[in-house]
Amino acid sequence: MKRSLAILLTLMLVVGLFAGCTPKQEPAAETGSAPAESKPVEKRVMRIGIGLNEDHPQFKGLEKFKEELNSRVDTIDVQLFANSALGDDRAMMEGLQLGTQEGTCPSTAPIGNFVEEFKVFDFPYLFPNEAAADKILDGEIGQELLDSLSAKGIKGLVYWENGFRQLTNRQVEVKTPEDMKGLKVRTMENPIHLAAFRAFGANPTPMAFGELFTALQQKTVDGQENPIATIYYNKFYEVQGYTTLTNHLYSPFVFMISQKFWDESTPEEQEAIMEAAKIARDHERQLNREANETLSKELEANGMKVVELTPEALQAFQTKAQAIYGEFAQGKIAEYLDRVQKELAK
Ligand code: TK8
Repeated sequence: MKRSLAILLTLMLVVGLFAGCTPKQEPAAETGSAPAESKPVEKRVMRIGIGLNEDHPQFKGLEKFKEELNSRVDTIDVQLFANSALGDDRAMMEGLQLGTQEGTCPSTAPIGNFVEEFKVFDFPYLFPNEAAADKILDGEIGQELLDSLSAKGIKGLVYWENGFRQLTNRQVEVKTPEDMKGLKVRTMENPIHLAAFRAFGANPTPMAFGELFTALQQKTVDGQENPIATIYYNKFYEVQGYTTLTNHLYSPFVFMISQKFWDESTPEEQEAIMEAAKIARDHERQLNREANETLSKELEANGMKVVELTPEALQAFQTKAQAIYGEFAQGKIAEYLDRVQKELAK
């Protein structure tokens, strides 16, 4: 008798527990308002624009950023714009300041127009290889420069890669600086680049990237300089006959968002943005390095002649580049240049 009572009590307890666990039925909505869990999350839009197209590793990096960010927070709606749809590099940086867009990833060349000392990265033949560039960019010097953008309303996140720049042109097989005499070459809007190309013997002219293909096609300019990945993915081989592997400048990209967007983000969102930006950086650099290494062959397959410099010719380019350092190594730029060179010498 005692035992069956105990069993009965246990049974009642178990049934009671289960009953307690059963979710209560939501009362039928009388007002027609949606239940709390399906209310759409308030998302802030992050519009990111670049000048290159969807095939370029830079765009793949942005897609990676979006994916990684979305997997961490669901409060940011990343929208990507390629092909200078939001403007050229300089206009997009101004867009971050004005609040007409939230993110971009320009080459360093136009950044010198906003923060002078950024010009340190635009001296030709400064970085000997990608590993050396990574070390400086991802280290203390790179971080200081990223931080310097805050005063201009821009949050510099991390450095991605554009890569070593090569010369292309329509009509001349350039093997030495002498072959560039009088060649009309488009450069980025940067006084050091312009001076370097004048020193090489060319006739350089600055132009926004978005206008470049048409300018080459219409022969407004004879040539341009960009890494192999860009020459290939932007199909410059359709309007250019020669690529010379000058490797005259390692060109970094800076992934940046508006300071306002950053400041309005929660600590959790900020952490997610930084993490996603770094994962995307590693992905972009890897894809870009593969592209820059393998696509020369594809340029040839598309009818371009790809010229490698002899050690003597390379030396001639480097000597001419060296001659312009003094003119631009002034004030803060000189200080940074000195630090970079000391760090590289280690
Ligand atoms: C694209 C540019 C481009 C750069 C240039 O927005 O302008 O030549 O190399 O890739 O950043």
